[in-house]
Amino acid sequence: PPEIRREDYRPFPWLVPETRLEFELGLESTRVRSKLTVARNAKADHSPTIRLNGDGIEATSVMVDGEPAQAFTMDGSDLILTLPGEAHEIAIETEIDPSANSQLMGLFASNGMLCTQCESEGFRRITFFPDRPDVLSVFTVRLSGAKAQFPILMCNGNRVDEGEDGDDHWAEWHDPWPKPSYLFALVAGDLLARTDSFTTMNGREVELNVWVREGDLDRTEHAMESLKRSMKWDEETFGREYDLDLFNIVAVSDFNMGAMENKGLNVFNTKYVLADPETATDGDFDAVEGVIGHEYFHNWSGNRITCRDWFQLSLKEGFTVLRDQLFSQDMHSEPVKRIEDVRVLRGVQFPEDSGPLAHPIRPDSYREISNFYTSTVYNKGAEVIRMMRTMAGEEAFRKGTDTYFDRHDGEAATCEDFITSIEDGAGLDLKQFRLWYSQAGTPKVTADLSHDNGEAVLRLGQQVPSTPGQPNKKPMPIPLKIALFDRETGKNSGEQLLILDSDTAEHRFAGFDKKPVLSINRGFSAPVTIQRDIDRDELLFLAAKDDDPFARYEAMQDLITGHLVASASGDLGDDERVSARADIATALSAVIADGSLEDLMRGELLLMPSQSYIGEQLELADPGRIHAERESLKAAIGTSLHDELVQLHSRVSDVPFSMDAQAKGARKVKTVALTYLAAASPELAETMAAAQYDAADNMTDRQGALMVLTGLEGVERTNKLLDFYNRYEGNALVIDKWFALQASSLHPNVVEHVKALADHPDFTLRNPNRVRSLYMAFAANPHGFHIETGEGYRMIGDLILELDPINSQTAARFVPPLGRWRRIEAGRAAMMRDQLDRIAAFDKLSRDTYEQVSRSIG
Ligand code: DPP
Ligand code: ZN
Repeated sequence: PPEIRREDYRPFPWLVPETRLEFELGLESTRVRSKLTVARNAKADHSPTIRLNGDGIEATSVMVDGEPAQAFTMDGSDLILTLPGEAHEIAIETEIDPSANSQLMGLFASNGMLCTQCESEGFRRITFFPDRPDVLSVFTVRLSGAKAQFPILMCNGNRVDEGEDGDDHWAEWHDPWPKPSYLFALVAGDLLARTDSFTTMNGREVELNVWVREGDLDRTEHAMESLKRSMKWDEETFGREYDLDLFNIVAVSDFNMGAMENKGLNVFNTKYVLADPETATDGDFDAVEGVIGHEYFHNWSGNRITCRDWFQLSLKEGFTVLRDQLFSQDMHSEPVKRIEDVRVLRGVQFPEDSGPLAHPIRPDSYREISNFYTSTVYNKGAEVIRMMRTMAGEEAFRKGTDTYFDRHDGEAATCEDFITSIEDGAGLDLKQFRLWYSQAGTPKVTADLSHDNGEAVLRLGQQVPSTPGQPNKKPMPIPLKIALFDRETGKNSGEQLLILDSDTAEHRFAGFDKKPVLSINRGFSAPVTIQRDIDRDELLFLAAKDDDPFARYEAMQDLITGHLVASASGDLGDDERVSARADIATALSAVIADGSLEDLMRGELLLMPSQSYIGEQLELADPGRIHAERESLKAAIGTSLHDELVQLHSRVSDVPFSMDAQAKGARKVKTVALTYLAAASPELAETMAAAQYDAADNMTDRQGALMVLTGLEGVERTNKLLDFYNRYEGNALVIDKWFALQASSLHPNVVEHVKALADHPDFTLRNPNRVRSLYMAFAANPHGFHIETGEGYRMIGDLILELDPINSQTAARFVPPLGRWRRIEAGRAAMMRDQLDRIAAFDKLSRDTYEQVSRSIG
């Protein structure tokens, strides 16, 4: 497959002011008639031909200006027409089989309904079209089909007409806003809606619907409330108002992504719509709200202003992730949300940035764009824009985004357009800052504080590591929030923002008669790793006293990570181990006892850093060893804090269920306490977890208890797994949890369990949620995936080969875990590499998997 390069971008030679589509819908056969009006694009180089992209479709008729087209040729799957004049009308017919579409791109069938997914290049699987985001067209669509099978017919925009025709019926939809083909959507099926309304800031009455299958309606309240909150928040925070009379959300159970922001007709994975306390955890509730917000916010950052080309994906995704993060921060606890977001960044994006698939947030080339819907484009993209906000301040940043929305409304824009708008509107100079868009790799910042003659002296350094294709890097502006603490008083002298924009820098702070304690990258002001010269006493001080909640969390994490990195590298004596563990236990004990902390925050402070985060700190990680050290530390903590943990569990068990922060916090620490006890006293933990399971009146407690039990060997494991299955049989999202809990468990036989689950009658490779619930959970379980026999790697290798022909987008997502081989000890690395070689040798790989595997072998 060819490499597509950003620098090769050329505007499309034709405009498509109007598109008319007619669908005769059927699950096995859908006929599509398109009519495009096209006119020469005066802003592009003239071309006598027009390229209409296609993928796996055939034209049964091609007409130009009402006559059968004389001159058309195929170039691969694209259709090329010669157009002599200034303006023409093109009419094309295709016929497709949605039921055969297992890739879930284009038009596909799911549970008897029909729906679409067109981003990035799915529209070309429906009809021939200039399927690129810079071709904007006004769509009018007529849908027709059997009334009984498809009682509901929906498309983008507003319904303008409808009628009946015997057993069939039809509806015509018109979207007044010009849009690229990737935002096209249609849905046809037997659906029910929760309906509500929202009045916008200028008094526009908007009808809101959340469409689901019968039986799911009573789990849509949270989605609807989240939607209304999103609409209000975007008006208040970014001045953005909704622009149609109707907003529809449809939940489908077979979906590659989380959700899709199609204009006026968002299509969602059921996972991000359905929630009630009995079946969804607190985390699920938050995720529903976050994704509903995310897709809604795209109406401005994505739809009103879209991307010129797919290299600009972060223009809409990075910005929209930042917007959804700020929304969730405002709805709940700001520091806890910040910690959660940083955990995702470190858990997924940092490994990506230090591995063979590293790429800048604005990539320079790709073979398959689906592979670039990455944590780098999304999460690092959000961090980069957040840094602009930090440097500008909230008010000036808002002026920058206002400038962006005013200036580029209705356009297909670039990241450069965004940066320039922020520069002009917010009054920032972002010349050097643009490097964040072009350089991959997580910068390493060193921070060394000393004391000299009444002054604190902070020496900073930065280094951006080399990444594939980018051996040499330039220093970037890194905004670092810092504070200096007096050990005795526990006070700091005020937070400051330093911008480190050179390789090294020195800052002097007067008025210190002894060396203060450095708190740095407060609030995680920059997406970098910090190597600070700090001793354990200072970390203990910050873990107990830092007034920035993120920095306090960070001190706690550093304390534990530092110890585990040293012990997993083997350079730790017995005495050191004992004293480090004692310090960690002391710090955790203080967190348990701290009456000023909310339980939600307490839960964060008590969490162990993940195994993958610890592995990231090592040049070569030995996953077996890290796992053993981490479990052994958990056991040591569970032993030395036994009474405190039991008391903590008992205190929070008395908090009655509600969705407020206090009750959510109680549920969070409840399960965290159990995880430590499980490592130290498995029998006691088994009894406590079984009791928590039985007493549970919500999924958070029930899932937490079952999570702990799946890692233990006792009889309650079997009992409760069986109970859980019987209780929720037929509820796909909860059965996904049942698979995922077993696949991510600490149980010694996890590999055998996963193998057996793959043969379970409820398992299928055709449903992406189910595939991810078993195999993504397993690939993210270091103890199973990295089992020393190499069996875990082989299972993922087998899965990729089997899934690739069915759903290549989902299959390719399993390559990155194997691609980490360069950072893993030699024995396992060779086995991981073997799997990549075995996949690469297969001659019928999809473009998705081919690209990921070849880059990973490198
Ligand atoms: N639906 C995906 C998202 O919102 C892709 N646009 O991120
Ligand atoms: Zn998005």
